[in-house]
Amino acid sequence: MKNRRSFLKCTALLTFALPWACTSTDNSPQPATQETLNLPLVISTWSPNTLANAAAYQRLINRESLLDAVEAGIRVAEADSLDTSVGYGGLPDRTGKVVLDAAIMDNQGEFGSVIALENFKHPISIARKVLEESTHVYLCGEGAAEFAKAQGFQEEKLLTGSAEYAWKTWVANGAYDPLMTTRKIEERIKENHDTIGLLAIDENGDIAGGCSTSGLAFKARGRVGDSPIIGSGLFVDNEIGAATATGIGEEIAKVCGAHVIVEMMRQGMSPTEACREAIMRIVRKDEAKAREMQVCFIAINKKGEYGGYSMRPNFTYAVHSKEEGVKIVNSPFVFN
Ligand code: SD4
Repeated sequence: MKNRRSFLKCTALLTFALPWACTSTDNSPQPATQETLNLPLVISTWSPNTLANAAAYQRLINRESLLDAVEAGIRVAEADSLDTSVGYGGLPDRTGKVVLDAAIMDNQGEFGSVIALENFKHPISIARKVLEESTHVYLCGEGAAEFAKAQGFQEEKLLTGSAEYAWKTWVANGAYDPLMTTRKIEERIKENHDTIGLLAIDENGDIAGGCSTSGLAFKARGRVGDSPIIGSGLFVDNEIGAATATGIGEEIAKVCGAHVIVEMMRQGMSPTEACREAIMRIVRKDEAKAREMQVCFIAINKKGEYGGYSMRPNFTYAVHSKEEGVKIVNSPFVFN
């Protein structure tokens, strides 16, 4: 492992110029102590989201708002056609339509979410408008699309050639699996990315977060997972911390995963311990089933400490912080 001093030096030189050039991989998070707050700090699910983190971090360095930072970071993943589980290029539902969910939550406890949105590339931006411009928390389907148009967003085709090919191959070969698809999750884990959940804490210690996904590949028409649901795929409490999720949304939703994590941190657990507790709530319900699925959480607390935990191996998360620069963490997990 890289010498920490040289790593920090390298980080200081390169963080702004080439955010991915000084990446380290480490199995054990090294959070800052309370005395040396590791702020600003951005973390997100999956290692390719170092680029999303860099965009968010830059907004924080520029003293732009937390919501600007979260939105800018998540838009990077939404625009990436190679990310097959977020935004443009996301794999469609079983009828061939790309259907997106996104949520955003700020340090005031305000929340905005769009559910089952079609034909808009940046659902996180529309979720932010729900938070800022509507009196509602959730908008779904056609109503969300009408709201997006009224807010000036343009419709776009989101189904890429490769996503369409993957869907047609699935239609030709696949048997519908309503739980979906340990198989697909395993494929995505090999691709090393999935839903983006991104959490940010600024130099003042204020916290916000967001989450964006195309959901489970080839999902049932109308299926909604955890990502756009408050307390399931995302929760922020500015007094305590924040958490977000990726993986089988049905299981995350049933334990209110992100909310559990924040409440466990309130009771004194570290982010890593709190994420593990949320995972173990799923395990305790049905261990045999839990062994067959991937569920992953990440969390930050008010001190600028962070952590993550997953059900199964190969979950990575990306960190970008003042103290540590750019870093990828291999999450601890429960089952091999
Ligand atoms: C969902 N948690 O819709 C999201 C998507 C995901 O693996 O992370 N898929 O259930």
